[in-house]
Amino acid sequence: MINLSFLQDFPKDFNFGVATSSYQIEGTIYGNCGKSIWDDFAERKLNGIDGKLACNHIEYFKEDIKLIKDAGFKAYRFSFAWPRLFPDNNKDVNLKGVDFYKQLLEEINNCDLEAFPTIYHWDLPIRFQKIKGWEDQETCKHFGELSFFISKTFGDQFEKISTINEPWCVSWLSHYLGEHAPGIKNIQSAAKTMHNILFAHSQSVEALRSCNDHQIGIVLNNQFGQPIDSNEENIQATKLFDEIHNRWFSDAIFKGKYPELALSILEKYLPENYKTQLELISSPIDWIGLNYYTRSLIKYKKSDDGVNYECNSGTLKKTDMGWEFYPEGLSYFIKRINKEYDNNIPIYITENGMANNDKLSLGNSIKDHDRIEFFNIHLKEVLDCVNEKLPVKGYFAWSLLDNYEWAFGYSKRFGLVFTDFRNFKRIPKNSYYEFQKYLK
Ligand code: GCO
Repeated sequence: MINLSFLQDFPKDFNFGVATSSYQIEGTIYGNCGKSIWDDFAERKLNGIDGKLACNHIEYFKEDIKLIKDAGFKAYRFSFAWPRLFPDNNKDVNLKGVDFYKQLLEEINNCDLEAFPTIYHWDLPIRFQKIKGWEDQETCKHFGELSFFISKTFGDQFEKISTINEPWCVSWLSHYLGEHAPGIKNIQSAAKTMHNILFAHSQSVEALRSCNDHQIGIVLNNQFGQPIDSNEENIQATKLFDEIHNRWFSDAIFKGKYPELALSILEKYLPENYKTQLELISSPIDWIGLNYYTRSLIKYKKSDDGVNYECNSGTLKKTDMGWEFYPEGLSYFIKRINKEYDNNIPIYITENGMANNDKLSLGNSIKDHDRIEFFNIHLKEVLDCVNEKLPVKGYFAWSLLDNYEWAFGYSKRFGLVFTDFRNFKRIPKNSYYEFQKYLK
């Protein structure tokens, strides 16, 4: 029987938690939240399937925090919604928004959980898209101001904070592949945002440091790339994939430079002073978050813009997203951060989990056996790293609840807890009980 009994072999101070994000769970119709680029994108591209209601976490947050606590988790990673704090402009704060996050943090702390807030998890206020959103460094400056506000207003309620969730998704996925808001598809926008989102991070770090002595991190999503075969052109293509997806961000943060191949394609679109800005971007952080889901098989494919590769999926067991189970990639990236970038920095696995086609069965039980297997094989990789004395300090399952899975709407279920979207009922799945059995 596949189970999670080995959770007990982790060190006592290892931090197990769950993660969520604002737009995916809160519900924007509650509490005077303003509009974000996701509302606009959902209207234009997703037949209006948006985060208006989501999981109605705004009204159910106490129940949600209790679920986290009752499973035996010790930490909760969530994000602040910028349009909830500043719905209309950059000056007038929404007191209902402030009040909500104060109460949320209070509840987290009262339950003896550690709060891991993220400042930005993709819900950019729509007003910024009029000045081209992350393509304009004005947005980055405002992000610095938001960070200062958050630190000043809520700073005594947490110790660790991360600036940005998955800069690759904010830039490449949203401005080159066009799969996420704002749904742009061009190399110039992509290159600009690849740099600007890191510049935004630097503005945030500077603001946070000026305000408090928090431990500051950033959350990167790394995806394992493997050449589809041993042909030299596929090996080169994989190198480019790895640079665009992964190394662009870690090289900038830890080394203050961009990797060669990717730079040879993108440099012409970057601002003239990008090298000076890289100095700011690489100012030291205190921990790094790693989100990990899967691998891709990479094949050479000619493209006019120089992005000469395509991603394919292999024949391993797959999740409901069509993503292969490939746990080896998780330990690979833990080791890579430690060996190639910074051998002291504490590493937190800030997301890992799978979508499964969960169905409510009689008696309200949800037998998500595949999810237990997914956690089993990935957590074993993490435990091996811990045993090798690598500084991995925590692991957050994605996600607490089935929620708004971006371009897939409500059709993909990542939760440890099932959400009945008709009435917001929460029903723990077997994977939830499996964690509970060994964490409690
Ligand atoms: C992520 C995202 C989550 C997604 C998850 C599954 O940071 O990629 O934080 O919002 O829901 O990754 O796609």
